[in-house]
Amino acid sequence: MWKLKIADGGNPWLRSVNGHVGRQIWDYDSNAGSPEELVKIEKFRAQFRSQRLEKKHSSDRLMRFQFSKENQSSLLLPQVKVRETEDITEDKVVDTLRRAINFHSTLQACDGHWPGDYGGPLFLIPGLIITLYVTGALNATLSTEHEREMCRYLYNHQNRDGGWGLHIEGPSTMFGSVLNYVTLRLLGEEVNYGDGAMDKGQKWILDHGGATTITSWGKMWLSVLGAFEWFGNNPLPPEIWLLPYIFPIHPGRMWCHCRMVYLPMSYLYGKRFVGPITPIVQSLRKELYTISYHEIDWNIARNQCAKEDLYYPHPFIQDILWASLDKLLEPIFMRWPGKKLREKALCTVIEHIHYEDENTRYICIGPVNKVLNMLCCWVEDPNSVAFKLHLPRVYDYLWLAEDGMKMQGYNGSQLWDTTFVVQAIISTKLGEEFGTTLRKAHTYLKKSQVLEDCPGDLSLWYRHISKGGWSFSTADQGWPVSDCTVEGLKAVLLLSKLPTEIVGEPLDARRLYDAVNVILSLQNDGGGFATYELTRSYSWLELVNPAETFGDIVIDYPCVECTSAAIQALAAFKKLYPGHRREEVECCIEKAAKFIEKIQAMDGSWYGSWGVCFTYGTWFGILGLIAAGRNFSNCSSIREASDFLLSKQLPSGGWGESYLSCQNKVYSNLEGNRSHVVNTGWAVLALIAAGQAERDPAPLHRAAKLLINSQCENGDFPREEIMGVFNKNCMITFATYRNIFPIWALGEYCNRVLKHHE
Ligand code: LAN
Repeated sequence: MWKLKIADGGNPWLRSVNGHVGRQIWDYDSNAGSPEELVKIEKFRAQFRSQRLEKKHSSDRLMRFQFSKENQSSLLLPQVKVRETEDITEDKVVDTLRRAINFHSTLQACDGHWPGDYGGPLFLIPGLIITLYVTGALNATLSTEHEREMCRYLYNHQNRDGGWGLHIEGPSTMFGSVLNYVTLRLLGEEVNYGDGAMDKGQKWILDHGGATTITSWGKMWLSVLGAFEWFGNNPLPPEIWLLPYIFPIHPGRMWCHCRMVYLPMSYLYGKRFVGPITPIVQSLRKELYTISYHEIDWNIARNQCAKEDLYYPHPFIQDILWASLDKLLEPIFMRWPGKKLREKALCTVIEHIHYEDENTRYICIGPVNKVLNMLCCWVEDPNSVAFKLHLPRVYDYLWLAEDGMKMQGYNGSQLWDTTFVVQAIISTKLGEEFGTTLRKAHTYLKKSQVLEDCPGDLSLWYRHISKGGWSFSTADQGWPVSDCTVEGLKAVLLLSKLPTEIVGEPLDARRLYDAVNVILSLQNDGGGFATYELTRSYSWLELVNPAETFGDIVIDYPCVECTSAAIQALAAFKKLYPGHRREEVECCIEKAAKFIEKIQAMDGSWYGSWGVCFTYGTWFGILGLIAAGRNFSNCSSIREASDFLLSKQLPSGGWGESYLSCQNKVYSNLEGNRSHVVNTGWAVLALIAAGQAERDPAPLHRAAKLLINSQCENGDFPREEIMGVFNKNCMITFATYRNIFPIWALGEYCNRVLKHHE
């Protein structure tokens, strides 16, 4: 049976700064599991399978099943229901909250964090499998059990039309379809779950123009595999790393994710690396194209892209750029003496790759550069220590749920979820009752702060300071994020106000100051906060964004979430430590609030970049302004935002926003105007903060009723649509949101709406 292991470090090639706290690994033990347990797990899988086309989002039943056995829940309160005509009483809300927190506490891991599925994108497993395949490390790294679960996952997420989307809820794309089809082929398609699924997949690909129309990232992966030609790719010259930093296009100025993905890609491109041409690869050359492989015009293929994949079509200037690089510069770099420069550039690039690997303990900033860096290390030297150090970190990205095994969008969302759970529980004022849970979470937060900057001259490596920050996942991953630092700080400040006997020692003030230092250092001139670093270049650079499926990837854009969160944390910090860098803190808050007002949309909403979407952004917008000292009567932005949210409330009392909001930038309800507990939670939190209770609590009562009535018998909340997003177009799961936000919203409701009106 599969088991989730926490903080496990049992491999001599693994390194850690904090004893692997936060590490979550699925391990298969053929002896574990009673027959009844195994039957139960098969039942979960079958249930997912039978509804897979309607409910594409897993609900982490395998992990939850394991934890239900390991962490017994003590409290058994009966389920609460509030009838349509009935008023909500405080008792009912408190019972709902007790049930919810009690249940949620059973999902906490021994090291204090909340593990969960961070899947969603469907283009990650292929990169891993292609890498393992071409390096010959597939069988040594993944057991047949791993492979079986991955095949299960891919079959489960095949669309009805035979193709695969960019993410689990998306319509079929060439990128998703070709890469996942290829992956299944490389995995030997041992277990055929779908009847004729492979045929249907191939048919989708051929019907839509064949693999020449795959997106640029897909072209790169197929070229590495040997099922596409490198000259059918637009150039990714590594020489860009040799440019002086003054150039706006210098990679050091790009968004770190973009920089870190194109870094290894440029290495592979510069080397024109191709894996062994095996019989499967030869066969794929036949299977994927509408004409014979040797007749393909690669020069035309360079710029082709299926219409299903085009989210960000190349502007004309990009085509000119690629053509000139391809026709004028590449020939120079391929021959002496230009070749010397290429060699130098490749050396620089691989140095940066090693720096990234070392400083993330071979986890890397994300799933895409993780596998690309691993491949580059192998290309540099197949026997290298670096490659060996990479391999055990593959498991950090794999997650198992009832839909199969996926590669996650990060090595987890450990820190992020923990900060929210802490804030949610404390909002209910039941914190002392759940002291053990909070204490464990507190330990996690304390152990996960990043304590050192990266080594060497940071500017040479284009790195911002790290000391005092928090990453999104673990300290070993080590890339601090602005709003993770901020949420981390908010959570530890709240915990410091609770009795030490209950929640443990507070974080040392010096470490709080370090966190504040990171936050202050991340404010842009315009007042806004971006994700990991300062915004280092201009938004017109998006013109050269070559990734057809993603929007806004080239620079690190300031966003409402990060900016609002920074205000909230600094305001909370100022109350407790009024003397520390007072002027800077106040000035930062005011500038940030102005930025938030400036980016509000005409209809009063804010666009959320990392969650769906206007409910998320508007929640942040309102909370940021309130924390900066504005309120409903003196700030028109807050009034407009409240009106906006109220206008979107559904007859059921909830809110339900579709991922289409993110893509189209227009508020879109979920299909059938269904409500969603997470959107409802965000909207309720925003409205309560804006003082809705004093004006007209009726909308809040209706929403609270819906949340209470949505709770499941065991205290859980229902599995609904996917709620995370990145780069406008790709969805990602936040598995614990469905528990966190109903708790948080009902907590605030109980204390600020019900009690207020007694
Ligand atoms: C994340 C996950 C966390 C997220 C929040 C902290 C929630 C957000 O408030 C700021 C942005 C951030 C850090 C974020 C950025 C984009 C990420 C890293 C991701 C959504 C997880 C996966 C995604 C990454 C870019 C996926 C790899 C794909 C590429 C296009 C490079």
